[in-house]
Amino acid sequence: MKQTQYGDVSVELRESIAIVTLARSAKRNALSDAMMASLEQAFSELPTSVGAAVLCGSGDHFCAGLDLSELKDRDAVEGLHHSRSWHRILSGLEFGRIPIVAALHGAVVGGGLELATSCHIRVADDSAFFALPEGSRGIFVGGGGSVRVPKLIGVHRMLDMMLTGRVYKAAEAVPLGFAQYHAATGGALDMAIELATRIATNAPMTNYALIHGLPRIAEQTADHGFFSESMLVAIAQSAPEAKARVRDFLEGRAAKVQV
Ligand code: 1HE
Repeated sequence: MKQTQYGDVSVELRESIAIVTLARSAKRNALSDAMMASLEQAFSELPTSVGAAVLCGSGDHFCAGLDLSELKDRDAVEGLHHSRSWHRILSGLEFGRIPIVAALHGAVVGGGLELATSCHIRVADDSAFFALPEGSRGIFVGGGGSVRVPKLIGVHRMLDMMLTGRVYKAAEAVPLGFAQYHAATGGALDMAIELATRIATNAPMTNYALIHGLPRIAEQTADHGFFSESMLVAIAQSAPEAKARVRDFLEGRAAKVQV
């Protein structure tokens, strides 16, 4: 186990996975500019031996969103560049080298929800709640939320959240699409670690093809999507590791699909 600190972001390496923690609980893990830079650096410096990551928050909440204390000094042009920096950093997570599992508890709000939706798998424990208070703070989402959130829950649910301040609770997270998994209170991190450990056993090229290919193919026409799919399957199956894994199955050494 190796622990590295990047400002208010800590990284623990546990064999094939990394646990990245937002470590600013006194401010409910509100994302300052420095913290966003730390997050970007932490992920970019993960060693290639890491095959999947968990992203979680310290204290009682996952993340309270943008650090509102830094908002007051920005003019329009600075606001534009600030939003674009979030896009760069969160797209770097979504389209990075490895899958990321977000362990969600407490507040997953504003930019915290934008951060969670840039991860690939979300586990919400019973304490988690989801909100977009930007509507009532006189602002707008700026970290990619208008693109990523509707893909999970639909445009009209997001509209409702921003217009009325509606808060969704953990029990609704999986049925509505905020998360793929639900855990008991305090159980999100363990479940996320288990999932990330499982994901890290996949062939790296398959994981890469999935996180880069699937979201892009979903936005292509069927004809373009079929072609992209063929390119990805051809590359993935040509890797020596893929051939070895298929051989392992055919010779009875690999795990079967379990019900
Ligand atoms: C903060 C922030 C923050 C807490 N920026 N300082 N996000 C929001 O509008 C959410 C704002 N936060 C909250 O609604 C609540 O803080 C929570 C529901 C998350 C947690 O409540 P609670 O009672 O546990 O904590 P608290 O007492 O409200 O906050 C503890 C401290 O954290 C307090 O500071 P203190 O110095 O008085 O102790 C809070 O001021 C501080 N804090 N949240 C700065 N967000 C790229 S665009 C993205 C757009 C957005 O994300 S807008 C922000 C949306």
